[in-house]
Amino acid sequence: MGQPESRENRAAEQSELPPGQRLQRGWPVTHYGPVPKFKPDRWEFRVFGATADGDKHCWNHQEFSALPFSSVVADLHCVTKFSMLGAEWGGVPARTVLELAPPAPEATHVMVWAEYGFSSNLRMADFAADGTLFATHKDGELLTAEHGFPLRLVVPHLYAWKGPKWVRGIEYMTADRRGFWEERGYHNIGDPWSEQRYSYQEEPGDGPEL
Ligand SMILES: Nc1nc2c(c(=O)[nH]1)N[C@H]1C(S)=C(S)[C@@H](COP(=O)(O)O)O[C@H]1N2
Ligand SMILES: [Mo]
Repeated sequence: MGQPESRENRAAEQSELPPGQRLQRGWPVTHYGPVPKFKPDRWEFRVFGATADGDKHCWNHQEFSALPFSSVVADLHCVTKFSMLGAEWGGVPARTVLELAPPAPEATHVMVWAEYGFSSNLRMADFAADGTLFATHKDGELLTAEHGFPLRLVVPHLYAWKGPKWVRGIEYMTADRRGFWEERGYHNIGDPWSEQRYSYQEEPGDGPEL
């Protein structure tokens, strides 16, 4: 009673926070390095590595923007312990990319590449999961530059570092390799519900040798 009915309040009542996380009001900006400038005529989304036909696939910005659009409601959990709940993300499902530029049968992992060489590795099943989405929009509006415009990955069931901002492509891999934060002490898998925060918590089989 008397509490404003904000989206965050409703989200907080409806969702449960993963262990060790606290609710963040608003949407902070968290990343390593500078915010890249978007150059529409130079931008392309590349699919390379172990593709089914052995070729690279490229979409320019106009082509990528014309791919089927869908949305997903998902929470964002930062490993530094804040969570943002109930955002509606709009964009292109990772599944669509898998269908249009399929991996070879031997591909087991995906490296997601972003501007300035930032990367994050995912198991194929995490990449192909229902909610995984290349987002262009949040809550009906285009992403802002600092939140990843023109494209960021959202992997609802993993910590947010698994979702690079300023994505430029994916690499299908036939063996696992660590991405940027996974090489620097974060967990190779990153499930927030089992608090897979740091690489020292990894069990045999969770990731390649450090
Ligand atoms: N390119 C890039 N993407 C990134 C990161 C980064 O350092 N570089 N940090 C990740 C981390 S740790 C978090 S918590 C989220 C934060 O997203 P936000 O700034 O939109 O809240 O972006 C993720 N994506
Ligand atoms: Mo984070």
